Amino acid sequence: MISNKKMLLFIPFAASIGAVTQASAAGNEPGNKSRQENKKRLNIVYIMSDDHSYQTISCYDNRYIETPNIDRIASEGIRFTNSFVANSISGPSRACMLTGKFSHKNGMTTNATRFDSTQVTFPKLLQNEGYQTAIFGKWHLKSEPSGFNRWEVLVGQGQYYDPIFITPKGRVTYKGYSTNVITDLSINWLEKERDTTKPFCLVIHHKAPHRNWMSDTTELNLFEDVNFPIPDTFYDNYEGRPAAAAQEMRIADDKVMNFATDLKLLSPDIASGYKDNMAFALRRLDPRQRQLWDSTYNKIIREFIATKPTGKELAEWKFQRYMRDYLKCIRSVDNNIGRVLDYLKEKGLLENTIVIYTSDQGFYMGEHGWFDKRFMYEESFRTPLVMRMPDGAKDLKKRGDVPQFVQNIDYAPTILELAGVSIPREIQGESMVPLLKGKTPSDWRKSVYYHYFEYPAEHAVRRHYGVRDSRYKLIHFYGHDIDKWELYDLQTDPKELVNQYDNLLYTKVKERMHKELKRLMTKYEDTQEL
Ligand code: SGN
Ligand code: CA
Repeated sequence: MISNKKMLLFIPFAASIGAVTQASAAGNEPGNKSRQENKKRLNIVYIMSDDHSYQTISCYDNRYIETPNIDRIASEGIRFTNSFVANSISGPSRACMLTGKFSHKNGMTTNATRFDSTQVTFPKLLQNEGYQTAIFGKWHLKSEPSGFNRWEVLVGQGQYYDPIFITPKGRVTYKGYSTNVITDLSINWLEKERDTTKPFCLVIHHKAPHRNWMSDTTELNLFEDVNFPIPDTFYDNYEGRPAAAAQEMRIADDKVMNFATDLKLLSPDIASGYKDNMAFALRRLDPRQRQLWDSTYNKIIREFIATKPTGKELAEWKFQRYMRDYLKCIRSVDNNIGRVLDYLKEKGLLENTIVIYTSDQGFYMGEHGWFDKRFMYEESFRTPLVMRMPDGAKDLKKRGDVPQFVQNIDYAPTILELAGVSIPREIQGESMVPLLKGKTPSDWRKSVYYHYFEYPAEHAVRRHYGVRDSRYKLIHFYGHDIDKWELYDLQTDPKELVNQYDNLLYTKVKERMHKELKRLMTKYEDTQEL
């Protein structure tokens, strides 16, 4: 593979925009860069939401919502059209992003694991090289953040209203809506707290649009008169796919998508589990917010009681409610990304700052009848990824679409190379910097590996691993009560409805994909199933 990874010397990419090369080559001590030199080193703003599907970003898919600010990142930079995660679930995905390694290597295999924060992560390496590093928002790794000069992170999943943050000095509650609060903290750090003589890496991790999709009061009435198209796989019967049949993430299943928390129908007249959870979440709203909330949802509750939808009608009603609430959260995410971009522009920082937007994984917007993620099927295996290129970095000249396969283990080495920091050999991801320069290394990966571990657990998605190339996908569901292979032909069956594993016409493909899977498992040293 291309390999700055193999570089032992400090060979900064930032060479293209200034004096860094000479200074570094001349042997400046790490962490002791001159003021002038630091000005030239690229800044990084990494924004990640929780569960933001590419289907709900208009530069990827404009069926549901316009997201002008995320689109602006793409139109002033790059849209990755084949971006994947290594393990489609929050904590593990975040650990892959920080370490540049697959879950079996960084140890964070499930959300129940505690991240070993003594590991090498990209923020630590940046910090060692004199970067100012900060993170605000969701963390979800149980252990405290390390490698950040400044951090305030949500407790676990965090709250939508008046979120509680863990800080080095203890817990703090901020009044307001989480997406706004996280952005406020971030902009405040840029404006008032950071050391402006040093380059910076700011990590902004939104809680939104994670379940239970509670919007800001300013967005409550959005989309209320819109009916979204029902995905054509909404009534999937999961034939030939026992793991897909055994999940617990169907919108139509009232035990899974419940009336009180998910659909916000908190009423003595509507039976539901989790009423206490919703009552608790709503207690975080102040009287004014609560009044606005009730004026939206009381109407919906009244109509629901009056019409009492059942069967297919109820399933589709739930789908519409889910879409509306989720998209209201996206509206705030997009607005707040706009605030960050405007701030950077106003301060002249876009010249020398790369802005990255992604999600911790993809999400189902009713495809296969689902919400949530976890599966290696396209909607949750893929994740959105757009990058705004710094105006002053002439070498980073690529604009438009990058179709090469990239994965969230690539973020750490990419950011390190952008910062001119050498990439440790142990990192498994590849730096995307050549792609940002408009070059495609001839040995760029042609297939991606995946491994999901969290079972038994909520949503009952069985453990599985697999490989995807430009046309086919091979998956093995294993452990506990299952041992099942699946093979998809994404060209003839992009919605992954027909498992071709036992189809003799695919014998050759199957053999080839098995071989490729074995190759990747060996390469990444994930050998438990070999
Ligand atoms: C919570 C959600 C689940 C979700 C997990 C993991 N349930 O437990 O629906 O799959 O988080 O999400 S909830 O009723 O508590 O909202 S992750 O994005 O953090 O991995
Ligand atoms: Ca998530």
